[in-house]
Amino acid sequence: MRIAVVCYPTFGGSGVVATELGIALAKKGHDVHFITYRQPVRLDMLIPNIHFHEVSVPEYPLFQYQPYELALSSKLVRIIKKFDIQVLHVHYAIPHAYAGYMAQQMLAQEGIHIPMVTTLHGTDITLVGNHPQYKPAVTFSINQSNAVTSVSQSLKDDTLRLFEIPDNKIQVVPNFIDISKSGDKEVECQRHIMAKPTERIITHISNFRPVKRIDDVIKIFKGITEHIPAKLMMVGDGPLQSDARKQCKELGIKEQVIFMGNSNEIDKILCFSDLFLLPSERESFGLAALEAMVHGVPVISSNSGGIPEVNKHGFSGFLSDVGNVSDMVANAVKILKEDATLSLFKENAKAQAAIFDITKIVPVYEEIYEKVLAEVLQS
Ligand code: GMT
Repeated sequence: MRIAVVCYPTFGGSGVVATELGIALAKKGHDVHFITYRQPVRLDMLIPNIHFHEVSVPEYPLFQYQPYELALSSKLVRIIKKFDIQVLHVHYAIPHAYAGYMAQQMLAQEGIHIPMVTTLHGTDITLVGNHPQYKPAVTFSINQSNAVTSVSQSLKDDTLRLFEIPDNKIQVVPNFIDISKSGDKEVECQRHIMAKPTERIITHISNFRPVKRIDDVIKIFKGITEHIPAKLMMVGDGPLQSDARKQCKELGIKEQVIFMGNSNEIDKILCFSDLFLLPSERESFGLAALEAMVHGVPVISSNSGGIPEVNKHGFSGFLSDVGNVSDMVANAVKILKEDATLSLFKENAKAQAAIFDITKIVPVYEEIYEKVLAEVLQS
């Protein structure tokens, strides 16, 4: 099949899911064309059947805001025609589903009918999409999609609660992970560089936005260090990074916290991690937690949104109410205190991650593509 993929190319989870799915499809022999404003961070261009087309938005002094949707929909039209694309898959509704719909309409004028699959990821529904300034356009473009998927049951429920969308329109297709990559012999586990043998290594990975409750991450870590010697790896970048650094200084834990910035070597970091923290206000799925679990890293998380679908309380980690830092500290200490308990949770985390193995999910997307393609060809 020839598939066009639209996504955000940044370190966010939706871009990672889109990229990993595209790569998996390409490895299965599909021709996959990524169309976005920059090469997605995890996209390996050396894989056969992978193509990347950059959307550039010409600047003009009249524009206060550059019309990205216009450039994207025009680019989609060109690429879909040039490569005879059969299915368009857009990740993150805003503005991708809207631009995709416009491309579909332009192509229909020329007798080209291409189905569009929209995958909802989280903040496109719960935070941004729900804003009154966007809501009518988001509702419209979701409803116009030939198929809509959401990355968790919780996100589907949120979408149905917040938008006028029929119940049967959304199929839950959970995010996934390639379990064959965990325990990769090529990944060097350089634990000794990061911490002393007596210290536990705790990790947080995110885009450092308010929804991630970065201050709670630091408070939980501080609480843990009152019981157990530990180091905290803060991976990623975003608006709250400098506040986080300040907080560490104020709490007197500056030396124990390492800010690593955005990284393409998550597997190397997770390989020496003992615990992952994800105390988010809201999380449609929590891909970062799943990535940790596949490397055998148990998770201390909040119980919001789709996280309980991923992290199992008392098995792969523990869940607490949003903001309940003391409970999260107590649970973290429970896991970290004894080597035997930690080993058990590490094994459990791996076992839980295996439920989301990529080999189970990619065929579900292929089925969806085939279905929408058949429907469009019949109409
Ligand atoms: O806001 C973010 O965390 C980024 C966002 C994205 O689009 O990259 O993440 C969302 O999609 C991920 C992949 O499906 C999910 O794992 C995250 O839980 C979700 N974030 C939120 O719902 C806050």
